[in-house]
Amino acid sequence: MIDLLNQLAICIEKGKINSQSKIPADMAGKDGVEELIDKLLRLNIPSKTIIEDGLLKGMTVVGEKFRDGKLFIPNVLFSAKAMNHAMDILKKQFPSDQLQIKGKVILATVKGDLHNIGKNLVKMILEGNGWEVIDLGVDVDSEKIIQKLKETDVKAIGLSALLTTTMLNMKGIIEDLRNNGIKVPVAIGGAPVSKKFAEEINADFYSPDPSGFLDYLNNNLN
Ligand code: B12
Repeated sequence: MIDLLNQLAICIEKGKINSQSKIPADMAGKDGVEELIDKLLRLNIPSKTIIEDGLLKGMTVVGEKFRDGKLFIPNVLFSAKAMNHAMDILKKQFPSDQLQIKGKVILATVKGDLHNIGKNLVKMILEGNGWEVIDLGVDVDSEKIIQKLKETDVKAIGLSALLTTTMLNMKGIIEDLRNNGIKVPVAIGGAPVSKKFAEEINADFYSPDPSGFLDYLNNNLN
């Protein structure tokens, strides 16, 4: 099992989707994300283990190599594609349509920021645990959020940012919401943000991972 998880991490790093994928050339014909996840699920390995010990492990290596100039944007895009594909497969393990909906949550990556893998992971975990997610996508400003809040009843908003520049836009979004009299709680997340930063910008909650946010929703807003 550990070997399969390690192979999965390598497939994320290399952006290898399935055995037919031509990328990377040196892995032609070998198992990709699709085959490895299928094998892991047949062994009854929980999705959480597949995500944490396979997918995220691979993405961590991508992050380190990108930081050190050993991987470049095109490589990272292949990894991101493989990661999002893997999450699409695992999503089917969470039969959200059979659960009673606990409430709606808006998720968005803030203005100027195009990173969506973390947000998509949060979405998958929330949906799999009975929350309906309104995914506003990436590069989202306060206007778009306020418009959505006018149309539908939402229990919480989750904002994601991956850049030290764009995390500052979270502050503006929270200010705009409060200035418009909107009291819906705002949670923030993403690699560069912290509990301290959340306090500084008057966010209601910070979690380094989706499960912390899920606990917050289940315990406070259910
Ligand atoms: C993949 C990636 C990209 C891909 C994104 C593809 C996509 N579809 O998302 C591409 C190639 C497009 C990209 C582009 C850029 N990137 Co980039 N990227 C990354 C990389 C390698 C991985 C990010 C990732 O997906 N991690 C995996 C996910 C699962 O982790 P996560 O997002 O942190 O999410 C977890 C938690 O934080 C939490 N979470 C996330 N959101 C939320 C929200 C809530 C509410 C909650 C509760 C929790 C939560 O849950 C998740 C699971 O635990 C990081 C490196 C890194 N170490 O993070 C660099 C990184 C973020 N990128 C970086 C940079 C510089 C850029 C570019 C500016 C590069 C350039 N020169 O153009 C552009 C910016 C584009 C833009 N405007 O956004 C820097 C940022 C540096 C900084 N200090 O700001 C990093 C850190 C790389 C580095 N070390 O230099 N990037």
